Amino acid sequence: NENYSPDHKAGFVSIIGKPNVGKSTLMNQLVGERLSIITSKAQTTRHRIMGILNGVHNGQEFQLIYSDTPGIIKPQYRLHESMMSFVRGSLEDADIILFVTDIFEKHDQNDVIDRLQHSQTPVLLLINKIDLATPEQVAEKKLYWEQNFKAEDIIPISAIGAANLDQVFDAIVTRLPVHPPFFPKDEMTDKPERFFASEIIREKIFLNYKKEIPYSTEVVVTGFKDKEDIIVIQAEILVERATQRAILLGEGGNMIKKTGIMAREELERFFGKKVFLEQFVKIEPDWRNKERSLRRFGYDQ
Ligand code: GDP
Ligand code: K
Ligand code: MG
Repeated sequence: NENYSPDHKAGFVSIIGKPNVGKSTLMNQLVGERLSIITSKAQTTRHRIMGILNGVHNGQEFQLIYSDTPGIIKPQYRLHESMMSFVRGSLEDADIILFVTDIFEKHDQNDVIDRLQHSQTPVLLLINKIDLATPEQVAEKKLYWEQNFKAEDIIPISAIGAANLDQVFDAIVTRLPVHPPFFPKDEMTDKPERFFASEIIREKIFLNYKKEIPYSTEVVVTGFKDKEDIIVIQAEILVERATQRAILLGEGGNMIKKTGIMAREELERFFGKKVFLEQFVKIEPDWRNKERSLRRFGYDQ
C-alpha cells in the first residue's frame, strides 16, 4: 500500500490459552483499545479478534497484529468446534505465540501444550494475575513452568495492572520478521463496527444473566445507521427456548431494559457518539448446533 521503509517489521501474534486466564484483558492492554469484551465467565470470547498496533521501535517502523481467541475447551456444540477452529487458524498464522496461563492454572498434558511444544513458532509463556499472588508464589509457579514447558521466555505479568507488559512487548518486537504492513496504518482491527456493537451487547448479557442464559444467547446487529449526530442500532437477541426469552425480558421487560441501558452507555463510549439502541428478543431453537444459524452469525470457518 503506502510508503514504508525496507526494514519495516510486521507479524501476527496469537494470544491463546484456557478460558478466563486473561487473554482478552491482555490484548486490550497491548493494543490500548477495548476491542475484546471481558467478563469473569468462560467462553465470553467466541471469535478470533484482531487488534492492530502500529509504531516505531528503535527507529524501526512496525505493525503488530494481535489475535485474541476463544479459550481452549473440549467442544460440546458445533459452536465450540467453530470456536476451536478460530484458535487453530490463529496458531497457523502466528509468527509469535503468547501462551497465557494464570497463577492458579495447573499444568496438564493436553493437545494444545503438545502442539505448542512441537511448533516451530516461538512461544512466550505468560503467567498472568500476579497481582493476586505473593512474590514467592510467583517464583514457584515460574520454576514449575521452566521445568515443564519449553518456551523462548517465561514472563509473569498482570494484564489488569499492566505489570511487565513492556517486557512482553520487547520480547515480541525483537522477534518480529521484516515484512511490509499487512493492513493499512489507520486500521485498528479486522472486524466491522457492527461486530463490536453486537459484542458490547453480548458482554452486558454475560454480566446481567446467570446460568445457561449467556451461553444460549447470540446477538446479531441487523441495523447500523451512522447519522450525523447519532448512531441508530437494531439488534436481534437470539435465545434457544421460550423460557429463556422470558428470563431475558424479565418482569415487565425490566431486565432487558437494564441490559439495553448498560449496552447503550458502553456503545456511546466505544463509538464516541450518541447511540439509539433497539433490541428484539427472538427464539432460534438449537442455534448452537445448527450450521445455517452459525453461518449467519459469522461462525463459518
Ligand atoms: P479470557 O477468557 O482469557 O479472555 O479472560 P478475560 O480477559 O475475559 O478475563 C477473565 C477474568 O480475569 C476477568 O474477570 C478479568 O477481569 C480477570 N483478569 C484478567 N487479567 C487479570 C489480572 O491480571 N489480574 C486479575 N486480578 N484479574 C485479571
Ligand atoms: K472470560
Ligand atoms: Mg476472552
